[in-house]
Amino acid sequence: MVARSSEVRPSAVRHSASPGVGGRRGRGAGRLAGLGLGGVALLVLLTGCDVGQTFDGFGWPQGGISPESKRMYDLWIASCIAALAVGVFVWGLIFWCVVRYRKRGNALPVQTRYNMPMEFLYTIAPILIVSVLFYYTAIVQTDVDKLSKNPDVTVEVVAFKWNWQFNYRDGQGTEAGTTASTLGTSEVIPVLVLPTNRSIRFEETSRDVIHSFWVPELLFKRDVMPGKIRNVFEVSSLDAEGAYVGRCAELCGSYHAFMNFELRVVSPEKYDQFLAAKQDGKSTQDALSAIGEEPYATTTQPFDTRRTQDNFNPDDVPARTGS
Ligand SMILES: [Cu+2]
Repeated sequence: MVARSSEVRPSAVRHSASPGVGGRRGRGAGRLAGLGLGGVALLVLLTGCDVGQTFDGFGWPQGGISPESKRMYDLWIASCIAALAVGVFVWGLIFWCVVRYRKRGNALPVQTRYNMPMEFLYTIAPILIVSVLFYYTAIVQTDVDKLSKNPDVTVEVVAFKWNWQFNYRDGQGTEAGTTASTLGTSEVIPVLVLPTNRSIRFEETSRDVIHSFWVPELLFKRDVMPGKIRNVFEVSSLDAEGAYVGRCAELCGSYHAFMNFELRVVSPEKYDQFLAAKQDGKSTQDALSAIGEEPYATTTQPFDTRRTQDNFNPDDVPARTGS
């Protein structure tokens, strides 16, 4: 006959009251596991290695170029380490129980129902873990979504089927004026030139359907909505000069995959010269050449759209002139 689980057999009580060979062996295994974990932790700390980089970012893209992207990356790495710590603890308990309480006869082990400290622990611990994760997520999210009153640069991102226009603005909101503009065409990838070490505000609007502005190195994308909704976000700085491909990340129609652009991050001095050249009436390509930059996008190239001349390209716009 099978005993009810609430019954406590005398043999089980005796077993737990006087630890025998199995108990000593269990303690030995626990010590070994602890030593192993401690060794790994020491190795990581003493070698000073970047935990995220060592484990390939735990699946999160690396190489962010804005402080916001680094904060999101750090949150992910910290969350993964916390999850791993909990996982290792739980796996350890499972394996310990499997070994320590493996079947040795028909006697049931000590039953621990209504063990208040244990029930309290596994009710409170998950709530605490979720609260801490929520707290740090809210902090980072608020930080990433934060808008300043007077950003150094404001650029209006205009998406349309199927390309981009970037307007450099003299203020914020729809009332502000455009001081210079870059328009992408089927032949020329639009290059968005922005400076390092300055805060940048992106104001998005779409001429037709929902698109999404995405530069992978910002580790960030935001939908570009048509109509009155003007999505706005900021980066407090761009920290690395270079060319970065940008994409539309919202399936917006037949030529969605062709909506590439390039973000070109240059020094603030070069940026000022570029803007002045644009305001003098130069094309984006001429203005880029004037500051010693590659005139055309280097990270992506125009796709063969297979569109006919009279469908999309008016006769008066010569190929590869840019704007
Ligand atoms: Cu799109």
